[in-house]
Parts: sequence; structure tokens; C-alpha cells
Amino acid sequence: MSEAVRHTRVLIVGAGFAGLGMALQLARSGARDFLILEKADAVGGTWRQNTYPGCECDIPSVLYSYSFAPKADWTSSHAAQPEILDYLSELTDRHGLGDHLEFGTEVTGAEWDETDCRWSVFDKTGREFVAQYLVMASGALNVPRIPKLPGAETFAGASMHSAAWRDDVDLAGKRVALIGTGASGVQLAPHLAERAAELHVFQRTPAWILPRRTFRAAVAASRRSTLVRRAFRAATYWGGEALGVGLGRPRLLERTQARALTHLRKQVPDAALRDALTPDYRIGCKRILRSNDFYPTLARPDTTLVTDPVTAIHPDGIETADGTRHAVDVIVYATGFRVAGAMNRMHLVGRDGVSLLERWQREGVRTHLGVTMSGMPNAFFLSGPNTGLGHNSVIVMIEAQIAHALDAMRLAEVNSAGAVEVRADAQDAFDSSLRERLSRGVWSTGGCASWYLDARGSNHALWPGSSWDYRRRTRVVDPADYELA
Ligand code: N01
Repeated sequence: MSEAVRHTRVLIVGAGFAGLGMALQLARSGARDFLILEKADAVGGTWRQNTYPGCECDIPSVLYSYSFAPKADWTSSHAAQPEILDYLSELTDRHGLGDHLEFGTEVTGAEWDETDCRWSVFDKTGREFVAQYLVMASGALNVPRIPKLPGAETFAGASMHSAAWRDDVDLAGKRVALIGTGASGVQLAPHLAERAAELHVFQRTPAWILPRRTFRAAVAASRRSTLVRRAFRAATYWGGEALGVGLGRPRLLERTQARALTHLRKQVPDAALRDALTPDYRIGCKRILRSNDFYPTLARPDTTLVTDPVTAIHPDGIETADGTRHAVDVIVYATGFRVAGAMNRMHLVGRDGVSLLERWQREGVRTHLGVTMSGMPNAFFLSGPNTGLGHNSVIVMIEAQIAHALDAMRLAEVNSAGAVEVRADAQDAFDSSLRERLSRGVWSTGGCASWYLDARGSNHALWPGSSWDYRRRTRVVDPADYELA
């Protein structure tokens, strides 16, 4: 016999940073009727999933908690993964969010019921949930991308993706390959070198790397706001967030690039190695990384940087385009994620029975502020399209999205409406200005390939401005942008 349908006012998909933040804000407003469905058996999302050695927040910790649940006692200026996960677990416990959580529940789809103004949400086992509001907080970067390399399945040793770290694989005395030198790879490399007998780093494109500044970690509550403001300004202007706009700040671009080159020169005395590590595209085009120990790792005698492209995997190692076979015992893929991975696997059907993915394939990805979508009444997306940041704290963005979604719900409530939906013309106007700004930014003009761009070269990942700008635009829900029914 099938289980009874469960009804709730707000259904949140995902118990990571975004889903928990939304739940907490609902709880703080006095709401009790909400449910969080989480496919794993614990909270934390990205910070539960990524447990690789060296995993830490690459922006200052003071920017990595919600302003409505601030943490002032980080033990390090760049908090390590366990401490961030603890923050999320504590937040869950302290605010009684556990009562609203259902673990082991993988949402596979949702369908809008026009008559009742409700979402029917289905999980993998066929269970049904009915909700007035649907909040998608399933994360943007959580489906690992492992390149399809010929022979990969024949590899005799252990292999793993950075987001599926295996503690059971002992690296001591092993020859380890690290494929990928993005944000995860750069954090991993120093720790792999410490544990392994040999480390072979396979770099396809060198990253721009700035020194990692340390800030005071724990701060008195009274000083927190000053420190947050300072760290925020630093992350915005010197971490390069403004570079997203790119052409608007050419001097800043040059200065930041010069700082990165000085960092490289200071840390890598060997000219040939330095050449191999020097990017040939404009800074900001890919995520700017911060590290003080990646370059010194590559200078270690037991570490080799390989720049020839990987062409095949053999049972005993990796082959590169120059014909060399690199004998290794373990392969670590730090090769990134599929953008919007989890959401792209869900079957979301909005008004008039239209599937969101089919519509996006036909018309392109369009949203209003990355949070709401025409044809998807009462649905809100956290970390949705074009709300990622290349270089600053994504928590600031998520917080703004939560506030916007709650405001839209309030707009419906105060008008006794059953449904709130962004108007198609408001969405089109937002999309046009977004595309225009993106076309002028460094991601379109910087001369690099990156996960920010899809197969057609369109950027559906990042916000082309500062997070202040995003906060300003999302702060107030303009009733003229929304239709009530
Ligand atoms: O993934 P990436 P990531 N052969 O896509 C390379 C967030 N994050 O997991 O540049 C060889 O950036 C690829 O090369 P190329 C953050 O938003 C945050 O590192 O495409 N190499 C690149 O070097 C970040 O942006 C934190 O030429 C191959 C690497 O793999 C996002 O997660 C920490 C290859 C992938 O880099 C993703 O970062 C960590 C191949 N066939 C991550 N295919 C924080 O601290 C791919 N590569 C908040």
C-alpha cells in the first residue's frame, strides 16, 4: 500500500547551505509548516560531500556564515571543511530544524497543479508530497564531472573524484596522479604530496593564483561587522569580483594580474616551471585561486608537473599526447562538476504541463534574478542560473535569494493570492540586461574555456556584477514584476 501523501506549506529540496538558510528564516519568522527533503542521511550539502584533504573555504571565514546566524569564533581565517560542516549542523540543532528534515529522500520531479495552486513533488520511491511553495535548494555544483578518457575502466589502482574522497585508500608510498588544477586541485596538491611517494600533477590550463591573505579568525561580536565589511571589500575588489565586469575596470585587472605574476615569481625560482604555470588568458576569466602552498608543492623533487594533455588511461598509469606513459598507482580527478547537475536531473513541470528543461532547451535558460521563472508559479530557486560568483562569498548571494523568495511569498499572502509568478516581460527584461552585461565581461572576452560557459558558449553560471549589486536588485520584490492568482 502506498504511503499517504504528505502536505506542507513550503517544501525545500536539499539540506545544504541554501536549504538550511531558507528553513532557518522560515523558523525565525514563526513558520512551522515546512519540510526539507534531503537525499543524503545528513545535512551540509557541498560541505558534507567534499571531504578531500585540504578542503577549505577559499574566501575569508567571516564571510562564510549567514548574517542572521553569524559565527564569530572561526578557528582559522579560512575555515576547513569540518568546521563549516559543524556550523551547519549546529545551526540545524540550535533552531530545531531536525524536526522538519526527512533524510534519504531523493526528489526526482515536481508538477504544478493549476486547480489547487499546489506543487506535487515526487521522490525516487514514488512517494508524493504536496506543497504550496517549492524551494529548490539542490545545489549548483554537486554532480562530479569525470572526463571520458579511453581505457579509464582498465586502471588497476584506485581512482576517485575530489568530491567522492575515499579514506580507505592509503596514499603512503604510492605514486599519485592529480588531474585538474582548479579550486579543488590546488587545495588538494600540497596534501597529496605530503602523503604520497610521488605526485604527478596533470595541468590542462594554468590558473591565476593570488597569495592567500590570512585574517584574524575569531572576532569579538562587536568587531564582527567591521571585519566583515573589510574582508568583503577585499574579496570584492582584490579577490577580483569586480573583474567579472572586466572591461569596466582595466587598471584593476592589470594590477591584480601583476600581483599574481609577482606571487608566481617569488614562489617558483625555476624559469621553465614558471613558464608552464603562467596563464595565457586574462585574469578573472576562470575562478581566481588563492594559495601559498600550491606553487611550492610543484617545486618539490617528488612532484612533477605534466602539461601534455592526457590521452588515455592504462592499467598501470596515464598516457599523454607526447606518448609518455606516467606510471601511477592512484588517480585523483579534481575535474570539477556539471553545472546545475542535480536540478538538471529532476523533472520539473510547470504551468500548462510545460517541462522546465525542455523549455530551456528550446528557448534558452531564462530566469528572473536567478530566483523565479515564468511558467513556474510558487517555485523559487536558490543558487539558480547566473547567481554564482567567480570570486566572492556565495553565501551573500544565497541570503539575498532567500529574502527575495520570502518577500514574494508574503506578497501572495497579503493579497490573499494562491499563486505568485514572475511576469514573462519582467523576466525578458532582466535576461536581456544580463546577457548584455555578460557579453562585455571578462568571461566572454577573457580568452579562456571554463565551466562557466556551456557548449554553446553561453554563461548560465555566474552573476556579471558585484554581490552588492545583486543584493540591491533582489532586496525588494517589485509587485509590478509579479502576477498573482
Ligand atoms: O573544478 P574546476 P573544481 N584533463 O572546474 C581540469 C567551487 N569550489 O572542483 O581549466 C585535464 O574549477 C580543468 O582544466 P581546464 C568553486 O566555485 C569552491 O576545482 O578546464 N584536466 C581544471 O583545471 C570552483 O570554481 C571552493 O582546462 C582536466 C580542473 O580540471 C568550483 O567549485 C573550493 C580535464 C577542474 O576545475 C569547481 O572547482 C573548491 C581533462 N580531461 C571548489 N577535464 C571554496 O573554497 C577537466 N580538467 C569555496
